[in-house]
Amino acid sequence: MKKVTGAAAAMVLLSGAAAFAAQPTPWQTDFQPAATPIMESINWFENYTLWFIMPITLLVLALLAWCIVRFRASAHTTPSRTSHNTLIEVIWTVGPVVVLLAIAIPSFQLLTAQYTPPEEPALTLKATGNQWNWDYEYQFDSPLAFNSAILTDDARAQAGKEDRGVYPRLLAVDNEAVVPVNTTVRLLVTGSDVIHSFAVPAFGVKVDAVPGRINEGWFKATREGIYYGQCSEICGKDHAFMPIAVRVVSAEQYQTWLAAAATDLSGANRALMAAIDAQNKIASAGE
Ligand SMILES: [Cu+2]
Repeated sequence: MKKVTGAAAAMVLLSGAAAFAAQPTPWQTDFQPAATPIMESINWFENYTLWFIMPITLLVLALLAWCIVRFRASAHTTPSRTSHNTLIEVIWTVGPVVVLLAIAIPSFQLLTAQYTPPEEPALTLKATGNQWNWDYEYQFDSPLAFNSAILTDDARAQAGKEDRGVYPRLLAVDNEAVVPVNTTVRLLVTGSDVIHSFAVPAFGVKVDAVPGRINEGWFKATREGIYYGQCSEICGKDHAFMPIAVRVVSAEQYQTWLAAAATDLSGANRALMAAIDAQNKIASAGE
């Protein structure tokens, strides 16, 4: 009986962890799980290009091996003096052109989609990179703005973020950007001092933060959870210590948070964390 309870508890823990899966894991070789349609397209495109890369690599390897063995000096004492072969020259010109077209067309389509929101975004979030933290601004008539910096180990207890599975060291922040699920968010990115880059792998988003210039992107997160990224443009001494954390929540949770955050950000964050904890408990009890 005890074993069964233990196993059930482990299942709950695992499923609880799975809800927050979008962060790096030890020995990870693949992308983080996709949380937006764009990242799903990037995953598809990666697998698609592998279908070209693998056969080409194997073909070149086989040709090299064959030439090395078949035409070695001891076995092939009188080399051919052939200098042209029209057929083979046409093949090795047309073949790569066809391969490049087959890669370029979906690649350009994906690139276009990454900069073209499918609908008018319901929310505009501006991220400003600073040495070495981020400012977020929710652009409404009366904008909500706050700073988001790395969560230090001694601030964990105070912030109620002691679970290192959910709030990993070097990725967790004091104030996450909060966005509603299934909502197209326009992302404006700039820098205040040097060039930074706003990157969230699970969203398939990476936008350079250039001082004096505003770059635009978008994302539509389709799964609730907390998603981590990092500054991806080397920007000085603490480049590695300016993580990005985006919390994707239900529309109601977002509205409640937004209303409270205008006057009391840390109170709003705490209330949101409590609401999410309660929701996860109900979800894991129901499994
Ligand atoms: Cu940076």
